[in-house]
Amino acid sequence: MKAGKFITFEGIEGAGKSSNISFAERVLKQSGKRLMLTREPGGTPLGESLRELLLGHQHDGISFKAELLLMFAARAQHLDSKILPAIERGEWVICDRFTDATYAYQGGGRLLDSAAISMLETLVQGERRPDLTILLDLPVSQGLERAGKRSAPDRFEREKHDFFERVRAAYLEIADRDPQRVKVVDASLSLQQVQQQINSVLSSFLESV
Ligand code: Z5A
Repeated sequence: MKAGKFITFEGIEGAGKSSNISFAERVLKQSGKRLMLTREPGGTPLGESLRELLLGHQHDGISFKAELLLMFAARAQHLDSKILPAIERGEWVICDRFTDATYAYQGGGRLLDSAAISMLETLVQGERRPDLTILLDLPVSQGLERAGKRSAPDRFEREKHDFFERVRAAYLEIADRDPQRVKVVDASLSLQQVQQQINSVLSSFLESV
């Protein structure tokens, strides 16, 4: 059986990942793909418990290194027990955030050493990387304004503007380094215009595989 593909969505706060993942799901289903949708941190019972710890305020002063290790602990379980088996069954996995988020938030935002992140990436993933990453990019103030219209802020959402500027810059740097995999979509536009761009990225990807 032909293996599936691994597609990730990334972006700062309020970039519109949730809204656009539903759109991607429709596009890929129409082209006959069997899909599995998941998210990070999370995706498994262990991952969802770690997500609660990571996003909640119970551990507000958590060390940045502990945060980094918990992200990768959740990821190890997610990859081994859910993502890789699905890909082997021929399913296309769409994941709301993956390791690029670690480079962007823990590397860019928290200023942790990217060499340490890279070491953990190799330990947990070996050579496995997403086949396609859609980076929803928009100015930080616009993203925060969109996100601000929602419920109470989680531990990351409480961060200051500068933190998200560093996160955005780190994401754009990743896209610059790996343009083949990471496609940047202008998420500052209307939802319809954003979805047109996503449709075009997915169409090219479908043609290429
Ligand atoms: N994190 C980390 O630090 N390290 C890691 O390795 C990983 C994660 C994997 C949880 O992520 C946190 O974990 C995240 C980083 C950290 N924290 N932050 N910040 P999450 O993905 O669950 O949380 P989130 O970033 O807050 O995502 P979200 O809540 O799902 O937001 P979104 O999906 O990007 O946005 P949305 O809900 O689709 O849209 C936001 C609002 O904007 C909503 O009202 C929409 O209707 C509106 N919207 C969307 N698109 C448009 C357009 N085009 N025009 C106008 N309005 C729009």
